[in-house]
Amino acid sequence: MAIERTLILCKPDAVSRGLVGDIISRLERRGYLLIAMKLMQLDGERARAHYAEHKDRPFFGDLVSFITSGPLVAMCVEGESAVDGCRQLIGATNPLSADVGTIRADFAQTIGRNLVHGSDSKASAERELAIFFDASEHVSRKHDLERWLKDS
Ligand code: IDP
Ligand code: MG
Repeated sequence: MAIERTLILCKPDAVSRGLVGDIISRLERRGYLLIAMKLMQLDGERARAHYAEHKDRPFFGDLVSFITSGPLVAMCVEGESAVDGCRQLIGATNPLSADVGTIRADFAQTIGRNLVHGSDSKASAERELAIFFDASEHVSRKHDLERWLKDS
């Protein structure tokens, strides 16, 4: 077993379209545990740090202005292989390539408004979680995790 933590963002389009509940619900139904969560508006500095790997891509400017354009919901999610599992639930970057049943295929139309972010590796998750949360903001779900492990 590999219990992992990952960063999930309901991006500003998800907040403004009222889809935060549906997105969280899909994560919870899978059994993932919320460890931290906040509604916030990202500043440019943190947005550029979060998306640093894309800094030379032509869409970087639009990406930073969009992610800072309104409130988002940031979450730390924990579970078995949570990094890959959440990416599976979220679906491919372009909603047109995402499998039906994933968040992006079911709720989104375009790559620039694809609703959700999920870290793409354990190393990215660690780096990105530190941008959004202090260690003290993570709560313990030890008992829920133990029960979940016992039942699975
Ligand atoms: P991911 O969110 O599936 O990990 P990344 O390749 O890391 O995808 O890209 C980060 C975000 O940048 C995407 O979620 C998407 O919103 C945006 N993006 C990626 N590629 C393009 C593009 O070609 N045009 C416009 N926006 C893009
Ligand atoms: Mg990515």
